[in-house]
Amino acid sequence: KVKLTIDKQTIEVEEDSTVLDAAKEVGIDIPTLCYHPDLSLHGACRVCVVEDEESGNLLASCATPVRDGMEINTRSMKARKARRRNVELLLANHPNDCLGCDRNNHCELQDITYNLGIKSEEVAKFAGAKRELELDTTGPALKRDPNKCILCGRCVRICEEVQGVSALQFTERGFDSIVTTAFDLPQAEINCANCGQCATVCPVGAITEINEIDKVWAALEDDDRHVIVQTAPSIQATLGEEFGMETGTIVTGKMVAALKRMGFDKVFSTDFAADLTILEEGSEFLKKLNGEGELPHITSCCPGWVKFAEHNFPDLLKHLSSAKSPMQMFSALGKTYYPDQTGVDPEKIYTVAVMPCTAKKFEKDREEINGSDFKDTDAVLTTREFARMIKEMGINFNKLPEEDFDALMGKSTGAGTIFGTTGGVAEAAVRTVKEKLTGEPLERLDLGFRGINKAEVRIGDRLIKVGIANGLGNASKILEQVRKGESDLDFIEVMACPHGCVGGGGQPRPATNEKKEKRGSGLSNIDDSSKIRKSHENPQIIKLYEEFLGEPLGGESHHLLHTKYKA
Ligand code: HC1
Ligand code: SF4
Repeated sequence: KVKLTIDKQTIEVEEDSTVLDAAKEVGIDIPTLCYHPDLSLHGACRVCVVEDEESGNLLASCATPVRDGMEINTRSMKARKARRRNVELLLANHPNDCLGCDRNNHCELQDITYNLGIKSEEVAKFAGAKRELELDTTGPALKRDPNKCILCGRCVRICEEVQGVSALQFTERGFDSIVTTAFDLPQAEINCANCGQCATVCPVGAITEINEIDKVWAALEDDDRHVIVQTAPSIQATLGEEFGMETGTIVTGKMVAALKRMGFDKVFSTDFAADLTILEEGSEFLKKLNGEGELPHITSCCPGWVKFAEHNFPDLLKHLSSAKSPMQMFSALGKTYYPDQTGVDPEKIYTVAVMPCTAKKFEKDREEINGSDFKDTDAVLTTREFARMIKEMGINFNKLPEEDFDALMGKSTGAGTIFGTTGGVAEAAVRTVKEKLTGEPLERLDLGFRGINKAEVRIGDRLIKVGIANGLGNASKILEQVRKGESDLDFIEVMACPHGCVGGGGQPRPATNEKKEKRGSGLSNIDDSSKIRKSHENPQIIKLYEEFLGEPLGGESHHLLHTKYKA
């Protein structure tokens, strides 16, 4: 342990702590910008400077290790002035369009500017040449505004360190320094997985999702349209954060009530389609266990992961489930089964998906994804876009009553709900497969919150080995083993984002690992308290097969619910 004094408070902390960590322990919040608890140190913005009382030097607290006997002053005029000066310099080269920015009110630079007491006239003193760089809006899911970039490098680091993609980089120096794509190619042409992790760590409005809000307003306004919406499993555990609720608060009923007030004709649940995915994918896995097809079986419901696999593991695509993601299964049924059962003209149906994910915007536009005679998914909104629409409508979210999803495609089991957190898809699949094969229920798999994890399940006389990876860097580690023939796994669940969909690129910001665990626990709690916890017992799924699809992997299912990948 190391003993030091911060703002006259003496504390003992672990030897490997930084001054920033130590300050946090005694309740002192030093402002930071380039620092992120889940990423490597960058130490460039110098917004976190503090004064060393002994030498009078200013130290970047995020990059300074604690030392015995150190005396730190985080509040001295010298430290505060230096922080202000460093932020003023950033503002001097930053566009002044806060009011129209996607991040207005949710911007770390805005918060710091306010908290440091910076005045407009002080910023004006530094006004000089501002960058006038082109926006990149070519991507299917994300857009970049390099003029807003403050060069904190968080996006570059998460893409390289956590995702192992390295699609972003710094180029040039000094005033000309910018973050750009590899080889400065347009977003649409790079190896980007569209996972949106860069957007979740960006402190400003430099990387954001391609906004589809206006499209959805237009559909809702159009009397000729019959607009149905599905909400992904994780939204019910994360949306509340946008309205000031405790992380992990479950808001299913209020979420449904909000969608009904916004004018959607029917409000359905992606969790229902997650149960359907389990029946299709579970049947596929069963076939592979019986020697028809190659093990390990690898999940394919995450579109960021699918794109990454297409770029980096084309040789292993044959292991991926051909089952579409729950979102796409839902939409295909939304334009076939739903009109079949209700008599609504399928041509008038407009399908909206509320997703925690930016890659879902890309997935919906894949050419080979449609199963109906129309475009299956018309619009994808992230959790953040959805929250903005609720605010725009003047709906007081916190005061809404709890309402229920509509019938036909609104019911789900605990298994469908845990899709939204890492390990959930694997657990849901094994629950159904084990029971179908042996008639015995599964005890917990407990694959937990780790980035890579494994578990074994006895199914009859066979020991099934299940693995999970979340974060594309972790996925690469597991897939490399499969490629080299060194993996003994039978079933692998991959999610592109750390912690799975609860950590998705479209979720409320900022999101630390700690927050993502709380969101995941929220979903597990729903599962624990669900009356029906196995996908094959979902009564609406049973009805769907009886009245429309026939059987899992049958002709109709194959046509509507399965897809192909591009090597
Ligand atoms: Fe997900 Fe999925 S769980 S991919 O993480 O399989 O996005 O939440 O909707 O499609 O169900 C996301 C979440 C989501 C799909 C399901
Ligand atoms: Fe990298 Fe994901 Fe951002 Fe693409 S979306 S640049 S893969 S972090």
